[in-house]
Amino acid sequence: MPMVLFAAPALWDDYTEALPRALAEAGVAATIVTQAPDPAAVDYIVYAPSAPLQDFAPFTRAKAVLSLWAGVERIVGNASLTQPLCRMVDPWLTEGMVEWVVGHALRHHLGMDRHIVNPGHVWDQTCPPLARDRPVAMLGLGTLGLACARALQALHFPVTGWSRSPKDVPGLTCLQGEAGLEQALRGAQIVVTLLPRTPQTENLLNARTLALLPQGAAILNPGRGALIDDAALLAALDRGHIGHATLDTFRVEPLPPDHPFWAHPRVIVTPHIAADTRPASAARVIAENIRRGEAGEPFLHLVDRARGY
Ligand code: NDP
Ligand code: OXD
Repeated sequence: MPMVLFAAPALWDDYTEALPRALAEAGVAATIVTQAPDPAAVDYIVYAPSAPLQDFAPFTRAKAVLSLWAGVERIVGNASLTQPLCRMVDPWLTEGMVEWVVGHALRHHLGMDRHIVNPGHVWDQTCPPLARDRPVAMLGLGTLGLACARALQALHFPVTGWSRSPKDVPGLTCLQGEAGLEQALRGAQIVVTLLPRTPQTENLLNARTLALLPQGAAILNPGRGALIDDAALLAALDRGHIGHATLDTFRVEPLPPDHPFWAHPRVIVTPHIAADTRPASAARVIAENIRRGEAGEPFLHLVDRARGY
């Protein structure tokens, strides 16, 4: 019977019922432990960045490390990790991200704030354009970016997607490379960043690239804080060149109390809640990968260590 080490103690309460149930549904008989008496006896490691576990070398028999997080930047470079690493692709996390992105995109698109906060009771009948006249750039067309792009498309937003490799998605303009990024940004009134944090994506939105956006563009960053150069964003917001930023992820989390994002009138901070891993559905993803490992089938959602995501 395989031994599964649930190495994220702070999350165990959420999985106490969900993981055994999902394993049973997958037809896998396994022993789940939260502390491994002998690392060499562990077959699978369920991991989250909060896990104290950092040295994977003693887990000589482990067939895979299964991340509860979609973003793996905090483990992908771990030199002691030689086992296959699978990231989280959780359908309910994806649903959550679609809701967050569509909700905040609509807020900017419809200019809701003018009516929610209207202390002077101004009767301003300025109507927003239709979504079909509000171009969106989706930076990242993976699991989450593509799902969000499709949801925005369904509301008739013209969406231009940008990714590392070429994509062919009906109704979506798909671009790559430096020139593609520039084209996507020049035309976008709303930019959504759903890229992983890698050396290639760090500070992707910087003084130069932010300047490509049209005056008043809005930015939604549920991806990672490091995708944006904070100082360049603040300067662009102060000038009004960037009309608004809704930020869910930050270089330092929790965002320090004295960080200028908190008080900036053009910034909304959400505390890394855009899309949570949902235990019921995530446990099924973990269980399916354990079933695959036991059956000798390829794992789902394998991270490419060289690519970094
Ligand atoms: P995926 O790996 O499925 O997608 C990543 C996308 O980014 C892909 O389209 C990929 O291109 C593209 N990409 C990566 N590097 C580059 C590059 N150098 N240039 C251009 N495109 C690039 O990830 P997910 O969609 O599942 O998740 C995206 C990120 O969202 C996570 O890494 C995490 O940081 C963040 N996240 C945030 C959450 C929150 O609550 N705030 C919750 C979950 C995730 P290609 O398709 O060619 O590989
Ligand atoms: C994740 C996240 O990567 O919550 O799963 O950011």
